[in-house]
Amino acid sequence: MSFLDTLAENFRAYPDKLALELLDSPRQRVTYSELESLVRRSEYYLRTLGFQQGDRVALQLTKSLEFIVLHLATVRLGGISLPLNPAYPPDEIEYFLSDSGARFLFALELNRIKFQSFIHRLPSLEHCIFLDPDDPKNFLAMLTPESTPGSAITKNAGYFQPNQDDTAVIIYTSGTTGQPKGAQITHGNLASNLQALHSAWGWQPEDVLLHVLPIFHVHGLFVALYGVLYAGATALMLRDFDPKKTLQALVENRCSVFMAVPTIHRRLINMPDANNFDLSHLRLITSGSDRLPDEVFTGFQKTFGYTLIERYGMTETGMNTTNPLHGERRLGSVGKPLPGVEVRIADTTTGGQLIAGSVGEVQLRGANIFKGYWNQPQKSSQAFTPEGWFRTGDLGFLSEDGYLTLVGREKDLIISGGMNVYPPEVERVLNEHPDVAVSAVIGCEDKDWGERVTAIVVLKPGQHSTSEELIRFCRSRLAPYKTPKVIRFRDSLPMNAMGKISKQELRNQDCAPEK
Ligand code: MLC
Repeated sequence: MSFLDTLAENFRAYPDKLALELLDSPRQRVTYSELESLVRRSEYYLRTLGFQQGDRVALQLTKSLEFIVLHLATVRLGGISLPLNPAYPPDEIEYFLSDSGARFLFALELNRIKFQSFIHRLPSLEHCIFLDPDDPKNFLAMLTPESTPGSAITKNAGYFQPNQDDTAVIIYTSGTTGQPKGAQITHGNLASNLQALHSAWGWQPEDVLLHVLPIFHVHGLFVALYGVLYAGATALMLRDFDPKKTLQALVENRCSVFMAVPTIHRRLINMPDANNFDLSHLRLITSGSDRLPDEVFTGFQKTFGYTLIERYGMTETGMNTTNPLHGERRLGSVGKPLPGVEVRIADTTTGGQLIAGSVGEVQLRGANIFKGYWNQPQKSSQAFTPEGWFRTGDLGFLSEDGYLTLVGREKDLIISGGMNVYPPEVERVLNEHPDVAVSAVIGCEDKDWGERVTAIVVLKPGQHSTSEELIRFCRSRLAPYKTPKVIRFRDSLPMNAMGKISKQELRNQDCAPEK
């Protein structure tokens, strides 16, 4: 059964049940039947604009009902949804729209002027709809039964019946080459991963999840939001993460499920009055998207009496492994493979499979693994071994009893607050600055972010740019989370025996230990 089939069943099974509630202002809440009506009306609206199966629909919106409804409508019509971080600056957005050949764009009214500077350069982009989810007379309010008379007819028309291999969503991930790639996530990927997670985590229709993550990523969109809709459960959503509001919402609404990244868990346990919040009604609290530091694992146990369930996933694969709901949640390990996911450890030189306890590259196989990068056949095939194993670029080992532990990365990647930052992308921007001769970007250990994006810059002779100027320059071209938090200047960069910049040496020298 596809996710769309399960969703349709839940629309029928739980018409009066609360599906989604956005707790921020403007407060928006919908039952399953109201959600279905809104999705149908949006489908009708898209059809009236000439929507065709396979069309890419870009959504650069805040976390809102508009985003969710338009996303679901796109996927139910057989289109490809393209969720985009609202913090992306115009340069990045233009690349995503152009590379994906998006035909529709829904963006925030406040960004209209920014978009108008480049949309004329995008021949595939036929429909740009600007909207303001905070306006009570907004887009959804205008999608009344009267304005969408055909939506009743579409009820009988049903929804798209996908093949396993049909792409449902494209999520852009940056890459080690510095050029972002669109990971194609298929209907088969979604169905297999949802099924696996539902059995592993014991999802129930009675579950109430507090949702504080962004919904333009795998974690917030598929693991959390789709997780809820697949179970016929309820999601209470906060647009932005705030530790106090989060703890209050968890307690006041007696939530049963919470999912977050280590930076969020750390900020929760660091709240001065954290001990006053009784979270004993939560049955499932997971951590993912970044390595869970030991002190956050134990700190959470001490503060809230709950042992976090660390799991391991990626944009290209969805979720791969998890610590168990019932059984040992092992400190430092990301748990065992989910049903249907094969994990092996391969020698980084020979590619041969290694035995338990040996460190090598983590490789994966299963129906959860994506079908490739959009329009990038070469990069797609490089992502797999000849035997069809997906190369994660993560280094780890399996224990005798099947628990996976990650110990590092083969690829040049920084994870900051659960967001992936690829140094080549940041270096490319820095090197475009007229004063910069060369730069190297590294991740330095950071108590809050996990890793802090740090740039080491060599200026051209006679140039005097300051770190503030370079940060401002990066900020105008990169999303805020990719922008270096620290810039250090040097006369030259250390080289290794291969004639490449030695990032290890830079890390040793330029990442001052945290107090
Ligand atoms: C925000 N900033 C970040 C940042 N998030 N900088 C570095 N890394 C980040 N992750 C910037 C802000 O823009 C701001 O910049 C400054 O840092 C301080 O912001 P803040 O208010 O402290 O940040 P906040 O809004 O609280 O966000 C922190 C956060 C957020 C941890 C809540 O980053 C977040 O939601 N992270 C989760 C990401 C996620 O869902 N990843 C899943 C990827 S899927 P300035 O300059 O304006 O001051 C995946 C697969 C899997 O990886 O397995 O899950």
